[in-house]
Amino acid sequence: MDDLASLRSELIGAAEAAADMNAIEELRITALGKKGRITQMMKGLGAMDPAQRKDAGAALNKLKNEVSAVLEERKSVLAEAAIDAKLMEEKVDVTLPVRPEREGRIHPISQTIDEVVAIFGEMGFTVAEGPDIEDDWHNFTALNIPPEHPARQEHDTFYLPGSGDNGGDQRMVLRTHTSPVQIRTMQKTQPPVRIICPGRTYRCDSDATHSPMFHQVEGLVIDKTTHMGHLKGCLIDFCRAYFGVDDLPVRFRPSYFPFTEPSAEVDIGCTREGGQFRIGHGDDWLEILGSGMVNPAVLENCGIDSTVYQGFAFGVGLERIAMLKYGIPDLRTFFESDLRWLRHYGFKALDVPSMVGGLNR
Ligand code: 2U9
Repeated sequence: MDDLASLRSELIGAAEAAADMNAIEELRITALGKKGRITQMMKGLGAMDPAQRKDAGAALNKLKNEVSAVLEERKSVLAEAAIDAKLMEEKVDVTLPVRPEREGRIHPISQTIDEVVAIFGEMGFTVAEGPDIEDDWHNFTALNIPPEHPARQEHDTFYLPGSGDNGGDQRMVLRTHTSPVQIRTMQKTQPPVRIICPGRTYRCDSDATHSPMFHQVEGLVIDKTTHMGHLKGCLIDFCRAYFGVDDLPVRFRPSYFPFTEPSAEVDIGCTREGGQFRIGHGDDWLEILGSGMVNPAVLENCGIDSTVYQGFAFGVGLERIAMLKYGIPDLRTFFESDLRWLRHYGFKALDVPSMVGGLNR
């Protein structure tokens, strides 16, 4: 046993002092390898009488476990020190200018999402996200769009094969709008709700003004006293902040959506005089948003008492408002991954989007 105690202090002392990974590995082989010192002593157990073997066996096992543990501990200390040393050595100065030929660009859709988030963020909205693949219930039924409703055809839905081909709430779809994110938020949390939901949406449609994948931002506000005046104030402020025109004319035109009642489309003032298109004052209007007071049936579908709560919602197509603000003529170019296009229309990574930012490139 004296032998064991001195072997223990020798091995553990050596393990704790091991200078590098090679020293640890050498020590492991010396102590625990096939011909290692502890292994050899274990082989000697067979020659002992049973009582002696029991005590010596237990002591050797304990020593083996202790030495392994100290070796492992030392290994992780050394590994961490190696990473620290490497990090110190590879320090990057992020304030150095980027070499122009290597500089990447932020895609106009990312920039537009950041700008919209900054504007609604100032108004107290938070961002909510959800899955691109949805079930029929969250994408349609919960939004008061029943199975035979024409909106289902209008949306040109991509259905996923094999997920209940004969219809039903479980059938899976690529979401046709980001509205299911609001549905999921209302199911999870009681009001007040104040969220915006930016993200990809999908409709089976492709031409100069439609892409099978496009982006939307939708918003939802629910509280006890939320009314149409809040909807109007919020969306007027948004239009003026986004287009950077303080007195931009904004009008609300009655419309119809199954998920809102009443519903309104939002137009901004513009001019097309002399073949030149300009946002701002003028004699013409341009539609940019859809909106409305949330249909009480939708609130009830999500477990919210529509006799206590009410709210408004809106939706906007991001490619459309990006094209208008930045003069991008063709929708399809957004998704062509053409680097020359991105160098022209993209944004510098360090230009942080703000409430009013975006136009100074
Ligand atoms: C819930 C309740 C109501 C979201 C809304 C619109 C009107 C709308 C279009 C704008 C351009 C889609 O990308 S687009 O084609 N959207 O007109 N969206 S109200 O209403 C909701 C959403 C969620 C729970």
